[in-house]
Amino acid sequence: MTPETLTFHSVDVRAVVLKLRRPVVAKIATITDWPLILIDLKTEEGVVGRSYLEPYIVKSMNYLVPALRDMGAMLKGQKLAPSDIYETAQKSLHFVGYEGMSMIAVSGIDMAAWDALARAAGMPLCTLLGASPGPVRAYNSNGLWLQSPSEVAAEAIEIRDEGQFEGVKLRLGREYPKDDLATIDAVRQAVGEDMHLMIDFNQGLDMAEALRRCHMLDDLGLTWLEEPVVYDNFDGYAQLARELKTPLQIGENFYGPRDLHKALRSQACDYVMPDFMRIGGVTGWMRAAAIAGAAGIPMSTHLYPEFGAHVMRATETAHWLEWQDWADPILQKPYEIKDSHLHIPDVPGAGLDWNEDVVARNLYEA
Ligand code: SMN
Ligand code: MG
Repeated sequence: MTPETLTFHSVDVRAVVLKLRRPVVAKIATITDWPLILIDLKTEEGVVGRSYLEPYIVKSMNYLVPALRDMGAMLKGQKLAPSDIYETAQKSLHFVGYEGMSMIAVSGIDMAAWDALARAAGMPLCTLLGASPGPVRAYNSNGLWLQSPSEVAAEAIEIRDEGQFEGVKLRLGREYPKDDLATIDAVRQAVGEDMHLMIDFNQGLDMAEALRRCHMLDDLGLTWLEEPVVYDNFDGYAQLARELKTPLQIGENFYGPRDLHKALRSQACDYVMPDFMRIGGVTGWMRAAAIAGAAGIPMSTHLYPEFGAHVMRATETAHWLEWQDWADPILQKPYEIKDSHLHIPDVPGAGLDWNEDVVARNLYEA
């Protein structure tokens, strides 16, 4: 079978909720239940492409799942060309805006379409994108939320040992800045000076606090400072980027490649880390990667480590892959992490096949 013969038939969309092993305790939200939307894109030729979305808020699935089903019905009979599907799907919601839920739905369909194409071609997705399977450098982002310094330090050892990681992400934004400092100190003592420490404020500060707290951390050799203020304040980010020596990281809230372009034109950051459900899936990522590459801006992933690994192999300025294992329970074969690298399995597509027992036990009616 050749990939150009594939035709979009339908999508099966299911919602699942998993309990998080280490609940998210961030400055702006606490999350104990992790929502996942599983997409099975069926082609008339029998090839099935798979992707998942992680929309953070369980109730958001009540709106996203019907939107995905509508989009699937609209695309029936269309040639399985991801770029064309992206355009048709995006334009179908043009009048309500390209961003938010619209872009999330487009992204989910796009990833499943790319997976179907690569499965039909009998190649790993990265090979279809012109790259090759191989190791992708990753940091561990599985925990280190806003707990006490000693709890975070103990967890940092666990997190490092989940894959001999050379980088881990800490969340900051405690009430008193001295407690954030004490946490960094405790983590350094626990895992050593050579560990890369990524810092995420999860948009929790206003500009005055962000300036104060980021300057306070600026001489600690941190790998990056992520999202100190609300995500779309590019003027504020530009001021922070001008003033700070530590690289400023944003991007998980870019909706589509044009947001990345605007951020770079505003000189709002030193690094970018788009999220697949917001940047526009694989199609959106590759367009964004071209912009970051031309500007020489290092690009990291956000969530979705499986699709992330494939596209990073084809990304000019690939930097760090964010490792999170939160979707592992629903996968038949989670990707392997070793020596701080994610290893792409040599199977067609992105290699996502569902563990149907776990899915059945955790279904959510959306
Ligand atoms: C994040 C990810 C998932 C849930 C909450 C927060 C975070 C990150 O911003 O960058 O990993
Ligand atoms: Mg973040």
